[in-house]
Amino acid sequence: MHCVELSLRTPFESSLGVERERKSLILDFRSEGIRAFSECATFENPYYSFEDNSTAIHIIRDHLAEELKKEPSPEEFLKRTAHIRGHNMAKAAVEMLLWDFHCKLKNVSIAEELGNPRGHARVGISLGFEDNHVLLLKKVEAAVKRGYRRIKIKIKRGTEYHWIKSVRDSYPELPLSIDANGCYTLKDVQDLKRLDKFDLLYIEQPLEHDDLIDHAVLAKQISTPICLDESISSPRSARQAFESGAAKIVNIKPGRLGGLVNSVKIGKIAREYDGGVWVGGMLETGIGRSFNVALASQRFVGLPGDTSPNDEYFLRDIVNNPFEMTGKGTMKPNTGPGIGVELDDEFLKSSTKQSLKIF
Ligand code: OSB
Ligand code: MG
Repeated sequence: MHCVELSLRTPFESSLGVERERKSLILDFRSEGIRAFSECATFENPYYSFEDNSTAIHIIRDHLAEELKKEPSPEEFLKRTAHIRGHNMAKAAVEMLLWDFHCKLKNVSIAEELGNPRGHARVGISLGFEDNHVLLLKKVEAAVKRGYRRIKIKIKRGTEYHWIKSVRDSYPELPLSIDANGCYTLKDVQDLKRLDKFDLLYIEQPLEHDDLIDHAVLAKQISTPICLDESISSPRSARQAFESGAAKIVNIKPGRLGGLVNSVKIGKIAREYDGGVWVGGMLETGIGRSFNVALASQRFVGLPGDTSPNDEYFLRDIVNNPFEMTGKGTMKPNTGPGIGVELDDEFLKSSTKQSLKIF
């Protein structure tokens, strides 16, 4: 496990706080002549989720590594670790490592192995919060020029109305969404109602990170559709969210869901409910991103998600074949084998603060 630290071009701010650099855990597994990789979605801090890099190191080393050694299929791995509660990001890191490993053994790409690739992902971008709305408009302008199919802006309680209004006034037709990362409560319904007129595609995670019931209540009071991110931790909570009316759309992040197997299950559940899904991101390096893009290229993912190319966020990435936008707001998944990443070994080494031998 390599603990890497990559510099962000600019701080990434949301209602959760400010990220100034990305400290990521990269798993590097060698067996049967194959080298497989994955990335854990955790951050240094437990702000987005209760998991952080330290809890993930502990869970992977002390509770998951024994199972990994046996090289089970991803499905089998999830079954064998089902008795470990929570810690989905730690599980997802190992689950995705197994996807890469087994796909490399079979010499297929992850996008193919997932079963229903469209050949490309539809790409949107997540723009961090900006204090200055001239700067926000500049960022939006650059994103529009780059051809993103949807632009999402992070909002904070209190300034949302004027910020969204200024973007909407300049771009009346822009496919626009906002992400609150849980900064509202039901007491803020009036403020959220005022956003209805901006014709947003959806509002992402308006209420508490683990809530479903209040979201179902809110959904009846605003016309902007609700998309859930943090609240969806499993196929079961996705089903409950659609069933209760808490969400019309779900953000699938393999890290938050224990990996790709559960992500695909949620895609199927969404279809049963006529709900939307898109693939989110956790500011991953090119390694984590490659799993997201493979997933986002599956046919059941109808909406553009947060898989913008990494040059948006990082000065330099640890892969030599970073994703690029092709055509009008689309991106091709790697063709493999596995995640199809060409590692920049030298930069990986120089970005690594510490390497831990797990076994
Ligand atoms: O809420 O979607 C989120 C980044 C870190 C933590 C949470 C979120 C995000 C993003 C970034 O919005 C999306 C990306 O990685 O491109
Ligand atoms: Mg979100």
